[in-house]
Formats: sequence, structure tokens, C-alpha cells
Amino acid sequence: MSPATGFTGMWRDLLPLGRDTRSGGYRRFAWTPADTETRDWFRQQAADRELTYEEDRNGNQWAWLGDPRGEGAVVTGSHLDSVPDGGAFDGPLGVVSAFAALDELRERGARPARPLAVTNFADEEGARFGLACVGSRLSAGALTKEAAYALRDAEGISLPRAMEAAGHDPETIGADPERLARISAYVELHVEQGRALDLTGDPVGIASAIWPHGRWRFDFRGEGNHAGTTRLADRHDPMLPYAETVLAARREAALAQAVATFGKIAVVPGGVNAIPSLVRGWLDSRAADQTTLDSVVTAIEGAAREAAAREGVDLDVVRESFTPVVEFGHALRTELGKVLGRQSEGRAVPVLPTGAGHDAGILSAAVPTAMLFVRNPTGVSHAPAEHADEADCLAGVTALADVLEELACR
Ligand code: HGY
Ligand code: MN
Ligand code: MN
Repeated sequence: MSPATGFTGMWRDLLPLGRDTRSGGYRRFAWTPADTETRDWFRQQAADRELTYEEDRNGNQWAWLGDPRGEGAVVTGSHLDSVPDGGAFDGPLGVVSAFAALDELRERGARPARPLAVTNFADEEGARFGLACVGSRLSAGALTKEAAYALRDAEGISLPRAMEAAGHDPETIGADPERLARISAYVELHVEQGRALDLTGDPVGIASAIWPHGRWRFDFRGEGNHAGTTRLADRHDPMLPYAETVLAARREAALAQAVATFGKIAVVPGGVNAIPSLVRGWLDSRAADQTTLDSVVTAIEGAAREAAAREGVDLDVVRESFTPVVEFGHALRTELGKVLGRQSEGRAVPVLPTGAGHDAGILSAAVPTAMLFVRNPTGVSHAPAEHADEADCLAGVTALADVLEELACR
């Protein structure tokens, strides 16, 4: 099987799993049946290639070429879960490309001198439990078992119960330093979530850094009442300060060249003819540096508190997820630049930052990590329209195979 047919075949088989027929987007939330379908797909890919399959203590999946306990392993992969109505490429492109790159190494007759593995990190998007990169955070020791056990989804189901229902023993979750210590490099290929490569005209680029970013829950508590009979002067309507806070987020982000988004809201009771008692909004904010991010979020929270006080509404703000800035190590990044430079006929390989979080960012605290980006012609991501041309995807596979050959076969 040639790498290209391997890629196309894998892509075709994975595409329908967890896809919502109405929106065309994906609903592959951690530890749901849709997630299980993609995890079963992963296991099948490992079996088809006679790779040694493992599920680690945190539910991350590994497919090994060589000894899983060997030292100096080179690992590549990404995630298969999605955001609500996410696109087909965010995550899966990295996993499919990793298997296809292994196929390409075998086609080349390359002989790895160290173990190679493909991974699927569990619950990267945090779409169900609110915290990003749960599988890699647990393994890197960035999330305690207690904090993981406290995570709940919108129905109140805890992470451990959800893992159990999907057939994974939650008792084992926790840091996995021995496993990470055996890894000499983790390289994640990911569709670019922006248009930088489209603008430079390159199919593949290298990540320089990940912006610091986080998620904050804003709970506006007012007084539920009748929408038709309550005088305006007598209202304590939490929707008003919420609305002012959304506008303040855009204003503060624009002033600071940062980004801030209220993309998720829950309203109690949610009746058309009832003034809400609670409006719960989630802020996602990101900036090129920590100081800017802190000042943007502080300004947004200040505006929210002022608006809540004017309406006689209470406000609680809780930080639910946070990832500090990640600067990818220069040594591995430079090595990737050299490898990719051989194919680019002397054109400098673009090196670009991203505002999107990744498992590679979490793992960089414990393992030398690097990322490859594949051109996204529209830049759209976290939406059904997310796309990358097949030619660019195959260029990404070849680039990843070149990198793996350099790192594992020399
Ligand atoms: O939200 C992010 O940046 C990533 O897609 N988890
Ligand atoms: Mn994503
Ligand atoms: Mn992703």
C-alpha cells in the first residue's frame, strides 16, 4: 500500500465517524460512543500495521513500531476528539499523517534505530469537561487525579464515570514520568488554524510558539421573574451584564491585539417568557504574551463587575483552563527546519506561532517537542468548513516521514 493510498483510505474510513449529518461538523466528545468509534479506528490501524497497541493509564492510545519500553523513542500523533461541530482536520490530520508517515518509512526501507510510536491523546479539546488537553496534562503531571475527578460535563457526569462507561479504568489516571522519560522527541503534525501558510504559499511550516491562553467561566446571578409583568426598574436581569461583557471582551482584545471570545452560554431557566436567574458564559482569551493576556482578562472582568453591579446582579468568575506560553525548543525546531529545507529547494521553511493549544504544548514541559503545520487555505478551524487540500496533506506526510527518518533512523 503506497503512503498516498494509505492516507486516502484511512481518511475515507475515519471521515464519517462522529459526524453530525445536519451540520456536517463533528461531535467526537471525550469518552462518548463517537469517541469510542474513533479509538476503535485507531486500534484497527495499529493492528493492520502489526504495531504494538497500548492504552496508557490516562486513556491515551499508542501504536508502537519497536519496543514500547525502549529508550529514546520518537513519537508522533495528535488527537481524534473534536469541538462541537468541529472540522475534519483538527487532530485527525495529525494521527492519519502519522500512520501514513510510518507507511512511507517502511516503503523507503528505512530501518529505525529507536522505537517509533503513533499516538492519539485523549480529550484534547476539552469540549465535554471544559479542560483542554486532559490526556496529555495527566501524563505530564500538569493535572492531578483529584482535579481530574472533579471535572463534570453539562449533565453532571464526572470524568471518571465517563471513562468507566467507555471501558477505561479511571483508577489508574495520573502522571506517567517513566513513559515520557523514554521519549526523545514528540512531533505533532496539525492543520494550520490560520492562513499564514496560505499567505506565504507554502504547504508545510514549523511552529515556533503557542500563545498563552485560557478559559474563564462567568456566572451572572440575577432574579428570575416574569418577562411580561416585571417592571424594568424592578429587574435584576443577568443577561444585561452578560451582553455588556461580551462587547467589553471584543473592545479590550482589539485594544491589546489579543483575542477574546464568548462562544458558549448557558441560561437558567431558559424560558422565552422568563427573566433568567443565571446566565453562565465562558470566555476564551489568548494573547502573544502573558502580561497582555492578564491585562485583557482583568479589564474584561472589571467591565463585567461594573455592569453586574449596575443591574444588581452577582458575578462569580472561575478560571477553568489555562496554558502558559510555549516556546518550542530551538534544537529540535532547527533540526526540522534543516530536514524540510532539503525539500524546499532552498526556500526558507516558514516558522510561525499559533494561538491554538496542542498536546505538544503540554508535553513540551517534559519532552523535546515540535510541530509541523499543514496549509489551511481558508484558515477556518473549529467549524465544519475546515479544510486542507489533499496535495498539501500528502506534502505533510512526506515532511513528517522525512523528520521521523532523520530523528529515528540515523
Ligand atoms: O482550543 C484550542 O486552541 C485547541 O484547539 N484545543
Ligand atoms: Mn482544536
Ligand atoms: Mn487540535
